[in-house]
Amino acid sequence: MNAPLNVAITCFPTFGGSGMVATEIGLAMADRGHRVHFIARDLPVRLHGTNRKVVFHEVTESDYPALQQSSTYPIALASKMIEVASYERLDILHVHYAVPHATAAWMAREVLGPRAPRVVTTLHGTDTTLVGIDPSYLPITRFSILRSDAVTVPSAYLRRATWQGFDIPESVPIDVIANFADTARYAPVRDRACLRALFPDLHDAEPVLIHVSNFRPVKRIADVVAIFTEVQRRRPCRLVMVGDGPERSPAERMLREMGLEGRVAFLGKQDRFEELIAASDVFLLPSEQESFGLAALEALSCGIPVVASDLGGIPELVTHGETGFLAPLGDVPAMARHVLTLVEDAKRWQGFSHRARARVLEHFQMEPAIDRYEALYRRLLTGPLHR
Ligand code: GMT
Repeated sequence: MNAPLNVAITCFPTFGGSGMVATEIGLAMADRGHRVHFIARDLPVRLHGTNRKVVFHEVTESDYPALQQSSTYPIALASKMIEVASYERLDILHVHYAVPHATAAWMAREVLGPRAPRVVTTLHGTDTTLVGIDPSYLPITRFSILRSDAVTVPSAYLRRATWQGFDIPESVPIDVIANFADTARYAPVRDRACLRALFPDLHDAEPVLIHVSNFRPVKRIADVVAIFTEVQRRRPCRLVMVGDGPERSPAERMLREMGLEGRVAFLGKQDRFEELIAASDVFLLPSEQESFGLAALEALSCGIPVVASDLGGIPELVTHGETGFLAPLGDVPAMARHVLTLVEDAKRWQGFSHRARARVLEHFQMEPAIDRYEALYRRLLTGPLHR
């Protein structure tokens, strides 16, 4: 039998796909008997409950006045990584989102020398396509990616974007390990009671659209609102908005000005929203960048068809005309038409729903993905290093 590993995971604790995926991986590793240390600024969003195999290490920064204007977090994080690696004899340090986590891991490894754990960097999207290629961060992020013992990405699209964006030769191995859904939690259980709690006057035949995100500009929240208003003009419907971020207030204002606020529920950040997704009819994701689209995958897992932009890693999840519809970026009329196509024919919707769930069960289950991460960890500890 393989010996249990000592694994540390670093991620953002905030409401976002990278932290959620990181936490699910850590919890699944602990369920397999490995000891898992989370090293982060705060308790990650999905890390709750007690598990004797999981330890949380909070990163704290000095409040020394001279440091107030400097971001010392990567140094504090690297120091915490060194401390945990030394005392806990870590085998693996798995960091999620390159900026600044891969760089902190590299610094920790330099200090630890031969005692250092193997470093796995999982890139998630904007760390490559937006933040990482910002000239303020590019050279050190590229270097930190190249110095990782292994690099993984959730989609073939993001692997191409990483090779191109950082001018990394394609001979540098980057493993594609797709994100996954907890198919027991995200299941096709359609109970509209949770929607009626939001909209007491909801009619049975009224479609409900849903969007879940961090409400950043890349999510194109104005397009979510525009698709909804376009559909609403032809057929009364409702919109559920889960999450928070800079684009939320403008969207709420826009809907109030149109007198549609009673037809839309803004719920803010929610830890559990699977019953809302499962009870809705169409998931909207008109993003301008998306390396994967975890929330869309969770919708598909619930059997909810997705209408999304035809870009990034989304086509690797959503099959146009089978599990949802894809349209060019910003093509609100096409997206609204696709929503209507789905909600106007119950039998057709059932077909999409059935295929969506089947595709997730076939390609995006959690256990095979965890198998691949675990095999990668073991390969790094026994086989030759790439870098
Ligand atoms: O944009 C977000 O939703 C947050 C961001 C993150 O870092 O948490 O998400 C990225 O990682 C997710 C998990 O791998 C992916 O599902 C998202 O597609 C990706 N976001 C973008 O590429 C814009």
